[in-house]
Amino acid sequence: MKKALPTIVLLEICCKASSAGVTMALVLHAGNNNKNAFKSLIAAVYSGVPVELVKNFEMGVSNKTPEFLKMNPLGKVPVLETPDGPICESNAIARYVTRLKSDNPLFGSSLIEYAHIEQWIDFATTEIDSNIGRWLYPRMGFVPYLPPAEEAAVSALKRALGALNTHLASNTYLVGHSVTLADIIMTCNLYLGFIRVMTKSFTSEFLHVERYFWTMVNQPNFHKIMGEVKQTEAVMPVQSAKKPSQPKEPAKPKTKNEPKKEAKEHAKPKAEDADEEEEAPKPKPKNALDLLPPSKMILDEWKRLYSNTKTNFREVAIKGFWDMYDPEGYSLWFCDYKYNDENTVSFVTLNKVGGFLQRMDLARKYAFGKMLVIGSEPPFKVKGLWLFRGQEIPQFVMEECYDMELYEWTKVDISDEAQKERVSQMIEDQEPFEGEALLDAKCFK
Ligand SMILES: N[C@@H](CCC(=O)N[C@@H](CS)C(=O)NCC(=O)O)C(=O)O
Repeated sequence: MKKALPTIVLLEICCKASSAGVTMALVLHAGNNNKNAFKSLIAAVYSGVPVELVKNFEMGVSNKTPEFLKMNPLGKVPVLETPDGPICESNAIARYVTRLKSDNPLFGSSLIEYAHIEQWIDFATTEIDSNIGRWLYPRMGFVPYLPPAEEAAVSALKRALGALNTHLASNTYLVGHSVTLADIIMTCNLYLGFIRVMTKSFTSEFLHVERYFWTMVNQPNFHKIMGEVKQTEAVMPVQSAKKPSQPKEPAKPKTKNEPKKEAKEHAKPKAEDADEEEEAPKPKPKNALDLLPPSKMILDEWKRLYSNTKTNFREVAIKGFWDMYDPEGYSLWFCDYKYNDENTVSFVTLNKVGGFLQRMDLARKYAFGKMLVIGSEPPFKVKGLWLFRGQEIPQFVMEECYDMELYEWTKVDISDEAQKERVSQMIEDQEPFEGEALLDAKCFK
């Protein structure tokens, strides 16, 4: 019987008493992929302070309830619940968590080190985070996209990265000789830039910043929270619906010290950066899969049946699937994650799978998938089932979705009843699955 599975986003920090004497985990309200929440989660791991992400957080829903608005009237995350009341603002939360450990080396070992840590926290916030936001958020459609405003943001960001790069040319860490809270906040603020807009061609001008960022995200305590970090290959395209046309005149005159030409290079992404809207519309090339002989299986009909079946799943949806399935027009594939022993943190594993499904968006017309996160304790196993149009995994999926190579792919032999039954069980989220509980089951449809 198909059932909704809880999304467990529990941070697996040791819940024993920390040096600060905190025995109950502090609850952090945020989604499990929020770079602002990462700040205090990473600080917590370094400090041995138990912090737990609230369960089943849903952005736009959980943070708009009356109970949440009592904690933060702005309705923004993250918010940390403490025995003495809530705290909002991610830097303040990270400072609080850090202070829970007395003489915490994350705050340095002298007054001047502490001052420099605060200096770099402010720099990370006002010079790095705000300029990445001014570049990225209009592209994400959160605010209107205006090319001159983007140009100014990129220019200011490059100025800040230049200063940071100079500092890092002779310093491994921002302050002193080990990780401090400044490094945690700086890295979290750079994170969104690296994964969304700052391509390799952009960052290669700041070699020391690159070296610093990769060193930080690969520190075990960062990795535990952030998981695998991958630099974007293209500047995130402007979300078309909300992009107004480019004004003929700049909105305001440029200030004297903004380097114009350099900013422009990045403000106007190159062809591979896929800012389609600035080019004349081209006819869309047909996908090779559209040229296959027609199939009797209508993928959308199957997806509808899957979504609409609430009871008797086996008898209705699974039976319906096999009645509809066209082995000439479609193929079924099992996938098995190659690096299961790295899946030691539940929410990082769930994020990984969630990211994979997002990146599969390009195949929505041609695929259906189920991904199971298996086990009640780490390391979790990730296994999936995919239905693809055609007899092979589509080439464009192999080329454009880098997650594909992280899995072993095996074509299902439907003449083998055991394999067919496994397909049914995966579609159905059968639990136990192969003798184990399911942490989560995600569907791509
Ligand atoms: N300065 C705040 C920024 C918080 C913030 O903007 N949070 C976003 C998510 S990262 C949010 O909750 N947005 C929801 C909204 O604006 O309603 C911090 O560092 O905590």
